[in-house]
Amino acid sequence: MMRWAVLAAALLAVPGHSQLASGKNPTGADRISPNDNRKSAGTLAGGVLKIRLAARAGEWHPDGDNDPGIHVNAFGVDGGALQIPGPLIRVREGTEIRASLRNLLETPLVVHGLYTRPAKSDADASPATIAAGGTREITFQAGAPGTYYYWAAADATQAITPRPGAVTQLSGAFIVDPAVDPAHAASSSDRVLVITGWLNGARRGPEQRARIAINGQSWPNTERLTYAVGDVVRMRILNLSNSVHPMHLHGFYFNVDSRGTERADEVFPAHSSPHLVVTERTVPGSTFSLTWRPTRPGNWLFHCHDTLHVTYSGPLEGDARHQSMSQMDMMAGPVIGITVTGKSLERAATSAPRRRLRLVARVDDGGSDEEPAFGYTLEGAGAAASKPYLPAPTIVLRRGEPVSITVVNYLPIPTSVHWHGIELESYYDGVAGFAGNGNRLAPAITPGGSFEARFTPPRSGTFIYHTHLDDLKQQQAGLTGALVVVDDPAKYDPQHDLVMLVTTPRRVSDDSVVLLNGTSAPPSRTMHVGEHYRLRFINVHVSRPSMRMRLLRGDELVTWRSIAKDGMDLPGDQVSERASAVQMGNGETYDFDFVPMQLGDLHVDITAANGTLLTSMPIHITGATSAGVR
Ligand SMILES: [Cu+2]
Repeated sequence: MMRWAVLAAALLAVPGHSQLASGKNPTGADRISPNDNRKSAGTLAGGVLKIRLAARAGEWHPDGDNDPGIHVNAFGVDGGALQIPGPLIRVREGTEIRASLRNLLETPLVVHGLYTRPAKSDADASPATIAAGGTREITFQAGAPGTYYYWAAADATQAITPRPGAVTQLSGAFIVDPAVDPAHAASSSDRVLVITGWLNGARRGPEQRARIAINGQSWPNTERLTYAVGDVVRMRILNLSNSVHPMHLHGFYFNVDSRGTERADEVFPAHSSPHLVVTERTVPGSTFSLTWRPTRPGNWLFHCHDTLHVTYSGPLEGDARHQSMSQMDMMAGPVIGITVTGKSLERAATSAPRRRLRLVARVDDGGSDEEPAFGYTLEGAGAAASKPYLPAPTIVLRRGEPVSITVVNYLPIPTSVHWHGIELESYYDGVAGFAGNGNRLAPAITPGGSFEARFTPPRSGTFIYHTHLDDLKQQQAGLTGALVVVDDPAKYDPQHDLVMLVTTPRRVSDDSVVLLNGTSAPPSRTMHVGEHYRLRFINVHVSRPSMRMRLLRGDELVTWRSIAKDGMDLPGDQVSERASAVQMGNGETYDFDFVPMQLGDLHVDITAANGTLLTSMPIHITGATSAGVR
């Protein structure tokens, strides 16, 4: 709760115009329905969609019907129930939309997004102002296929972020499907997921509350999606909230098919090289669409990897909900559960001998009850461990070699380990009480207990392991580490292969810095002119979804070659020399190849989105070694 108090204010701070619902509020407020975005609102005839929208105040129940609500403004079909997100407008290319908008609020409403796509100028995208009590008719052609949205604010100066509390939910999806749709993307399997957020007026302290929802519901009330092995899963993600959400899928890569904004959508051509990731960072007002094909059954999470955003921020006023120590209850917010049924399409693991490791979660020195210090030690890999247990040991695995990692819990509380980015059986995925199949669900690892995770990493790359139980507390305490898969561990050379693991200080009072490989003052590294260095950047901070990592000579960027994202090698046409800077969401990994060409001093700076320096690693470039170029 303490981190919410400090960080939510910084990340999400908006003027407090809203209130928690309470018995003091007018009773009988319209209950707002969650909108699953499966069906377009309005009536379609003769190539024209007619839709009548109205905006008015209501009571939103992101925690479910039995929990208290929040008084916000919302859109609904005029005469029908209010919805969060607002009614879906989904048409085929070539459709004309005739919208009637009625403003039943006591203040004017400025409505954005009801115009032909793409909008090439401000004039093309100009909003419509509707006086309190007024109605406006807007007619426009849908335009180019893509993922778009409409939204409203109280005045014309307001951007989609930050909008104050009461108007944050005045947002809806506008989808234009291709006129010809050979992939049947417009079928019901193409799901539209709108993320909205709300923060109460409290700036700090225990009164602060946040709710971040997908299609109007916060985990565990979000819709559970079900697919069969072999299905093609299609989703469109619209971030219409006030904050950045790095959306992470467990167990599988997904392909990013498009990236867009309110005004335009870049749909990647069908036969272009893939954009395969396990985490896609999405900023407020941006959209992306994705496809993936589950090839293994089980329960999988798709969630925001900003740990703060998926941590329950406390009950709404009057809430009697008891928060248990179960993982299902400890997460909240933008999290979707996906159940995949059927038999695995993947070949059974090889019969190669299974390598055995023990990963031990331990109490470290220097913690408190409120802010514990935890860490991992690794046995079976020849690494001696001593306090402090920071950074967590880098686990180096061989591609294609079956591994058994027994996680031993020496903590006073239950824990669980998620192997982030690894394609594995659901049961070993580390989400206690959720991962698994049917009735066989992965247990939390109780104090003194252990759990054997088995998998065979199918590809070389940069991955993460971290606790997935009581995430905010345990990750901050130190339970996050790098997982590196290589073709040949014997050739793994930490002198030339640098893990750059970015994590959270154990104390919130140290939040002006981040830890790079376990310290806010990373020691200097030496590199040799002409040799190749692989930099493996990992952002597994509990918040800070917009950090920038830069390799600098003085104030100047140098160049590096981007080679992998989230453990997946980039296709040849996406590998490129580029300026040595990358912005990273939590749960993302980026690999770069760097060859220093001249002597001197470089440094890796990690800065916050606003440019504040969070930590810096000096790098000293010396002449070539006698061994020469590796
Ligand atoms: Cu993760």
